[in-house]
Amino acid sequence: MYKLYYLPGACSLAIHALLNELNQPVEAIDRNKTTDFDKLESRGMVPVLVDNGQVIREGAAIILYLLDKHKNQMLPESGLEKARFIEWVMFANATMHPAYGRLFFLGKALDDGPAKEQALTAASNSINALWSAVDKQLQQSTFIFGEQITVVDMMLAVYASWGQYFPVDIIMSDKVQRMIDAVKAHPSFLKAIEDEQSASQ
Ligand SMILES: N[C@@H](CCC(=O)N[C@@H](CS)C(=O)NCC(=O)O)C(=O)O
Repeated sequence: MYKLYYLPGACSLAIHALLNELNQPVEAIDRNKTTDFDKLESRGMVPVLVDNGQVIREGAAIILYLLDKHKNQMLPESGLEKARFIEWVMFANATMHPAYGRLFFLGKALDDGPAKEQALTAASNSINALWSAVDKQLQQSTFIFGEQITVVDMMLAVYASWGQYFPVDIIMSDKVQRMIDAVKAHPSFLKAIEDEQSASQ
């Protein structure tokens, strides 16, 4: 059975949902409830996946590892289609996630006041430009890759929930909102949330 170290509401939730989608049993472990997490991940970051004693870090690496290992309809076998899929995994993991990361950084690093407001607004403007790119991709379909939900939609839905913690206007089109709502209603996503809630109690 896999072990997945997570934090409630963090990016690790998309990987938990992916494991459920792939019908893989997983023991979800709240990082904050462990005492020796730093032995696995010295920077204290989740997600961390443990597979048969092997530790895998970095969300994108974990996702590609799981999709390579377990039969699925998400990762194309080769060529341009595979490159397009990885492009969107990286857009989510290495572009959208860090854009939200700037909000968390500024929220902690700056004292309240006009300079902080200005910096948060600039950070949210760059997030809004990224949601516009997502909107373009969703013109013809419910999810990023047509009518089939993938881990990319799940990652984006997790990040979308982070805007509520900041006094900024994150603008998402109706199509983007519809995709996020569909992810939130998806059984493997709901199960991941429920399992994390009980594991964190
Ligand atoms: N590039 C890393 C980023 C991981 C990351 O930023 N994780 C956040 C949660 S979303 C974290 O663990 N933060 C530490 C903390 O909140 O204490 C990955 O994709 O795995």
